[in-house]
Formats: sequence, C-alpha cells, structure tokens
Amino acid sequence: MELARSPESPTIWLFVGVNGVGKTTTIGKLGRRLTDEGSSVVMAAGDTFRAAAAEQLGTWADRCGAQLVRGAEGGDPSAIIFDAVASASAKGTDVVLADTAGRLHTKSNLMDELAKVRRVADKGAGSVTEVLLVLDATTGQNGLQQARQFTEATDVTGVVLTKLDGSAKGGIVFAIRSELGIPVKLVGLGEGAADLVDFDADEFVEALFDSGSD
Ligand SMILES: Nc1nc2c(ncn2[C@@H]2O[C@H](COP(=O)(O)OP(=O)(O)OP(=O)(O)O)[C@@H](O)[C@H]2O)c(=O)[nH]1
Ligand SMILES: [Mg+2]
Repeated sequence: MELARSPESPTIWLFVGVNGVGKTTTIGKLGRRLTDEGSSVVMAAGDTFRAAAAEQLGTWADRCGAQLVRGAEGGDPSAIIFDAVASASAKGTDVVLADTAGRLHTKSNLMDELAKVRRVADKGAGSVTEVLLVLDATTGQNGLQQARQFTEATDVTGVVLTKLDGSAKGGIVFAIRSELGIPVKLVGLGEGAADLVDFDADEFVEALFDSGSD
C-alpha cells in the first residue's frame, strides 16, 4: 500500500507507538527507501525523552543522506517537529519523517502531548498525510487497546507491523482492521535498513495459517 503524499511539500509522516516497538528503526528504513527512490528526507528527532534517541536517529539519517533536525533533551517535541517542517519547507525537502518518544497508551498526559504534536505538525507548510502506529508483532489483545488510544489522540492512518521476522505472527492486526478500520501498511522483517516491505495481505494470511510443517 502506497503511503500518501501531501499535495504541497513537505509530506509529513508521524510515527507513534509504545516503547521499543521499532519506531526509530522504521524511520531509518523508510529514509533509505525514500532516498533510494530519489526523494529528499528530513528526520525530526521528536523523541526528546530518552537520552541518545536523537543520536540513534542521526545515525540512520547519516546512512541515507537525510537531514536531521533535533532539539535539546527534555525539549518540546512539538517545537522540534515544527522546526523540522519549516526547515524542510525552506529547503524544498520532500518528506519529513517525525519520530516520537515511546509512550504507554494509558498515560493520558503523554497521549495529550502526542495529540499536540500532531496538530502542530500540520500547522506549517505541507501536511501530515500518514500517522503510523508501530506495533510489535508479539503484541496480543493489548494491541487493539493501543490502536484505540493512539488513534483517538492522533487519527492513526496505518499500522507498521514490526518484528515479523521472529516467531510471532501479528494476528491482532485483523481485529484492528475490522474494529477500527486501520490497515497494515508496512512490515518490519529485521533490524537492517533493507528489512522493510509493503504489507501483502495474501502472504500474511498464508503465513498466519501455516502451521510450520517444513
Ligand atoms: N527483529 C527485528 N527487530 C526490530 C525490528 N524493528 C525494530 N527492531 C529492533 O527493536 C529494537 C527497538 O527498536 P527502536 O527502533 O529503537 O524502537 P522505538 O519504538 O524507537 O523505541 P523507543 O524510542 O524506545 O520507544 C531495536 O533493537 C531494533 O533493532 C524488526 O522488524 N525486526
Ligand atoms: Mg525510538
């Protein structure tokens, strides 16, 4: 499934999800894909909470020639993402990939912060055309709760299902699709830059019902 581009530059894609699911890694992988396709990319270090989060994103940015916009640790993530959009707009950059700090969907103050990030990201040039909820394939029923809360805060447009290279099959995405209408758009199959594929429903269903008889 193609990720939506904004009619006016820059296109802004926001990444949300609980801790450690693979948000930053997915941005790194997508940065590679986009730059390989000839698009220019700004990565916005909206995770100001975890020490070294911006460095982690910066490493990915260096690898694919994306620009990194970061702020002070403990700073306002909305302001950093706003600055990143402004910088992308000034330089004519095509896509802003905006990272956010992992957070529990049950913490209402953190979900409010994320709602603000989404609003502010849309205030400058361009527009937010994808809000991608990153979900670890090992997540069970809790994934539906995560999807509900994150979409309430930010209007999630799609799921990135990560760590599907392990033994987990990620069947919760069916419930997320049927109850909330949110489709899976991308699948993570490893830690490397090339380990990201578009979601293929047929392949996914086959793998889900494959009892591993080989
Ligand atoms: N096997 C596998 N590992 C992955 C995949 N995606 C991410 N990881 C690993 O999962 C760990 C967490 O990834 P991050 O990208 O840092 O996750 P995050 O959501 O940004 O984490 P926080 O910012 O702390 O919330 C790292 O060790 C990644 O290499 C995947 O598709 N498969
Ligand atoms: Mg991260």
